Amino acid sequence: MKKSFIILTLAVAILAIAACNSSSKSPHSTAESDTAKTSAANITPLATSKALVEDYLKLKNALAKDNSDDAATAGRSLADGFAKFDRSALTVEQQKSFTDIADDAQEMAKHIGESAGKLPHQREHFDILSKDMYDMVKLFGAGQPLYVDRCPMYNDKKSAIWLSETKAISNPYLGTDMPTCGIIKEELK
Ligand SMILES: [Cu+2]
Repeated sequence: MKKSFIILTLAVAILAIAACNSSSKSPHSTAESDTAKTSAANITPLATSKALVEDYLKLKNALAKDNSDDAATAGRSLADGFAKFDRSALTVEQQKSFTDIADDAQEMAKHIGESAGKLPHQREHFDILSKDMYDMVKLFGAGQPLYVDRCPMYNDKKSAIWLSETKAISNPYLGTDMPTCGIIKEELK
């Protein structure tokens, strides 16, 4: 009699613990999955744009130092970032504008990534890429203030723009030959 009473008591206690656990766990796990959902939805176009701008600036700084290998690495990362951009969070209008920018930018970044050792070729693509990046920043923002700089000499004086995080000119087209050639054309805040 005593033994079965103990077993019964134990069984009740275990059930109670299990019930307690499940009741305390379920709202917790719901809260967790809610948080996960919220943070997934929180990868805003601005956050992705910001990450792309960071890769672009690495590329720009590598070109300014005539470092073709680092430029290629940043180019590959940038191409990858454009490929993975979650377009589902965009409005129909944003999707249209962004697709035009991204298809081109991804192609430019890919070529830069494949052209290690060919600085002039990387710079040709960087010229076009910079215009795409400018358009993207206008569309989504950059998460940081940027300068739009212009090199009047590049491409037989046809000139070219680039985006920079610093007020000081550091020319990615002419590199170490003429590092301070250029002017600030616009500030993006
Ligand atoms: Cu190419």
